[in-house]
Amino acid sequence: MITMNEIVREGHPVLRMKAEEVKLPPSEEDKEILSGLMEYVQNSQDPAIAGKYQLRPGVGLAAPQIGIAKRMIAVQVNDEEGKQWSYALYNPKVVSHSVEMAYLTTGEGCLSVDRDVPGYVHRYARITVKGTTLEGEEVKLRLKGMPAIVFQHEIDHLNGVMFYDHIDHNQPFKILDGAIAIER
Ligand code: K3U
Ligand code: NI
Repeated sequence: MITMNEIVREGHPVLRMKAEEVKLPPSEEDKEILSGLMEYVQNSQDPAIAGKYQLRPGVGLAAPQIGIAKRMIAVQVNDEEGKQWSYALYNPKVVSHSVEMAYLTTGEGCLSVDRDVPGYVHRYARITVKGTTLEGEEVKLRLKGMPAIVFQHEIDHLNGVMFYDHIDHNQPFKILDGAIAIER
């Protein structure tokens, strides 16, 4: 079981690497890695388990965050209508995106970052993501709102990008023209 001890923190070189594609069908080892990522996310959202193992709650986790430079992510997050988006994906890819941008009014956090980084992170408002599930099914997800933000944050981890790379250091709370505010 993954705990906060396995999660690497900023400064670790793996967080700045471009992760390798996973060869499909996945090996048993890769299946265990991806199920472990989803298990962490789900455990961290269960107050009893999170309390017992001191897990910091998260809505997503990417393999580089446990020191593995391979393209795997897990996301579990609700959208504004209360629908749950729960996906563990191999080789997730943003295949198209809106011109329109969006940002979380609370800013973003990261399980690999033990500090608050104030500022808005502008991301595409709508994206289409393709990937392969744990069960081997190829999926195409059309996302907006919080799920779109979380998938972009996690896919960034596969490309060595941290959320604060997107913050304008001179004007961290400057809003890009026309960007949509997302409350959570
Ligand atoms: O944002 C967090 C959260 C936790 C529980 C409920 C609601 C929100 C915690 S930080 C988080 O989940 C990161 C996880 C990371 F770093 F491992 F990828 C993902 C994330 C946070 C904020 C915006 C987008 C993605
Ligand atoms: Ni993160």
